[in-house]
Amino acid sequence: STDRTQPIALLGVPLEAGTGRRGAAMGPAALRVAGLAERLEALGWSVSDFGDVEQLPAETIGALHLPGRAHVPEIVASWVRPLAHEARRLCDEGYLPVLMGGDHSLSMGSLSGVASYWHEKGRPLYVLWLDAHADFNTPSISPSGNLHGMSLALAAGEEELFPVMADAPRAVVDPSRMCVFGARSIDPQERELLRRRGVTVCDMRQIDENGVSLLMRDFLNKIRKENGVLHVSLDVDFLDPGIAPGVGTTVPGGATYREAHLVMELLEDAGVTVSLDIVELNPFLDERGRSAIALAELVASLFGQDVMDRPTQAFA
Ligand code: 4U7
Ligand code: MN
Ligand code: MN
Ligand code: MN
Repeated sequence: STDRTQPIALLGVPLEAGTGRRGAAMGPAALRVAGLAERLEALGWSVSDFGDVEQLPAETIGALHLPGRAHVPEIVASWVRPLAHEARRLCDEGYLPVLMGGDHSLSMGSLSGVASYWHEKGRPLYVLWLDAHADFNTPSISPSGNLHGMSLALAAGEEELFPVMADAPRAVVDPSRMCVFGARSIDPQERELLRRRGVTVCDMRQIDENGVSLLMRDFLNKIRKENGVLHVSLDVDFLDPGIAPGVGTTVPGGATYREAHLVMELLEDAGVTVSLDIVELNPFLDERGRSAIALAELVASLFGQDVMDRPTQAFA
């Protein structure tokens, strides 16, 4: 299914300004310690780790004026603008980009760069947002002002957020091609906006009632019918806090270990994934690396690890 001749590029984004809490900047380091690159190499992939993206100096950003509430958009911009360029460049060079966060505002950069590439190629880009939240707030409706709760809205073309990206490579993703999966905490005005824009939301109740498989198959079939490609954005809080406590925003009732792996396995079968974000890991809040390891295992499932070829000796 997935084409293993395409090289994978790892890129760290030690950004935590999009969240109210510190610690997510250590995420890329923890994912490296959890053996992300080694696991993918063991599956036959060629993996290049390009280190961490370089932050722009503050003076090249200046002051950004967004309406409503938005905390430190200048600092977020100093990471996501260069990230958009890097994500675009990695696509141009034939890599499958895997962005290691960092908080979820990094997707403003990754999705901008990736969407600009696929827009030029004329292939419809879909987004699978694995998250307890929808991250579809805008500065004028956000209850917190934290930009990690607004990144999917920017990708969908909410203009209030455009100053963050300025003239970085960017293309709007059609909201009808977005699927938020695993949601269980959405703000009232955010819900309204999701409805108006036509984003598909598979909340935890729908997952309980229908199971992962049915819901995912519908979405993946749509992608295949349109000859589309898929960007996957994996927020640690998609998982139940019992299996992944290393995250700032724990919400009870998340995906189980098997539900999350099944999502990854179905994605692997479909072979449509062209880029991936791994976000919101906060190693400062983790327990003995459990969450980092759980994430690395999930990413391995996405790239072809399955029960029948699982190594007998666990990594880490
Ligand atoms: B994450 C929130 F109000 N919706 O906007 C907000 F509940 O990347 C949370 O998914 C956003 O972890 C969570 O601040 C952002 C809040
Ligand atoms: Mn998120
Ligand atoms: Mn979340
Ligand atoms: Mn698995």
